[in-house]
Amino acid sequence: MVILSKATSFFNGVPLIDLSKPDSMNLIVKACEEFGFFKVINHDVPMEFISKLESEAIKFFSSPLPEKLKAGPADPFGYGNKQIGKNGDIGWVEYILVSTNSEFNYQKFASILGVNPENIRAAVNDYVSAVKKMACEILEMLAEGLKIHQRNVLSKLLMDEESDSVFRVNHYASCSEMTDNNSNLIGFGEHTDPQIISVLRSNNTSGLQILLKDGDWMSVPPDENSFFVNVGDSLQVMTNGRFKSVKHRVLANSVKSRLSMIYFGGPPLSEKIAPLPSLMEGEDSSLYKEFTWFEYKKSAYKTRLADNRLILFEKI
Ligand code: GA4
Repeated sequence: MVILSKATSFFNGVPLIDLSKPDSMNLIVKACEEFGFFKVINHDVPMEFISKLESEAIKFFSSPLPEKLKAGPADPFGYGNKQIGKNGDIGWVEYILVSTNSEFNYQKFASILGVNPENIRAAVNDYVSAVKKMACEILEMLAEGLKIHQRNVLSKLLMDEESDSVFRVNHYASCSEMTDNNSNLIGFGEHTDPQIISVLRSNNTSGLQILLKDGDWMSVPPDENSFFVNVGDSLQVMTNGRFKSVKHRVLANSVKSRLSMIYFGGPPLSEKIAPLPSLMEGEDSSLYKEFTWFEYKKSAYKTRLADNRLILFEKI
């Protein structure tokens, strides 16, 4: 088990960052180095945006399956049911995946009875703008904590009009009939996120687990009033391995259904993903070959969920 210095607070083993406290900058850096994961409280994302999106999502997922299937298949955007990606991954999950800078996504929802695509679009836009703002504040604190002069070196990638960010809402129905009491059904199999940073919010149903350095899976207690942030593969590369993209997975719950919404902040497609020059003073050399986000994404979509996607880009 990793022991952090006294100043770090934990919530059941998860580093806890209180955004209203002045010491959060250094604590975020530490959490990214040691876990690649932390919980955020005292954020300023309006509860109204969260509830609005949650109720739109519940409305959508409560529709009859043939209606929902009209918004699928997820290619990668749209409605997906059990199939994740296109290389054979399966989970006990249904989801909506959209690109955050394309209005085109919502046409797929237009012919679904009782669902107004305009309401979904507005709810996603309000929520994503607020969460993106928080993600940018976190990335600016990280840059400052890493003693990088250009505070917006990371956040500008998410703010860019061409930022290739995605948003997903996952619904894990309770799986009581599917399992006996001793086995767990995988909702979303273990994986790391390819982007820079991911911000997750869920209802109060458990399921999320992160992989610790000692190889144990740690269950993350749910908290509907907080956010959970994780380092993605691209941020691992940009910090030359100093921050770790954390492996995580979701187990389906046999009693309650789980609803989670995740913003994946990514750079523009043409962006070179490489260690930040100011972190590379002295003897250091990059652990990774040079690649663009487009190249990484293209390669990621050929992999299975559990694969180590960065290995192909590591220098030997
Ligand atoms: C994992 C993180 C995001 O959910 C996601 C996923 C994507 C998808 O569901 O289409 C991928 C997965 C994720 C990584 C490997 C590939 C692509 C499914 C898959 C098997 C939207 C993303 O960007 O990468």
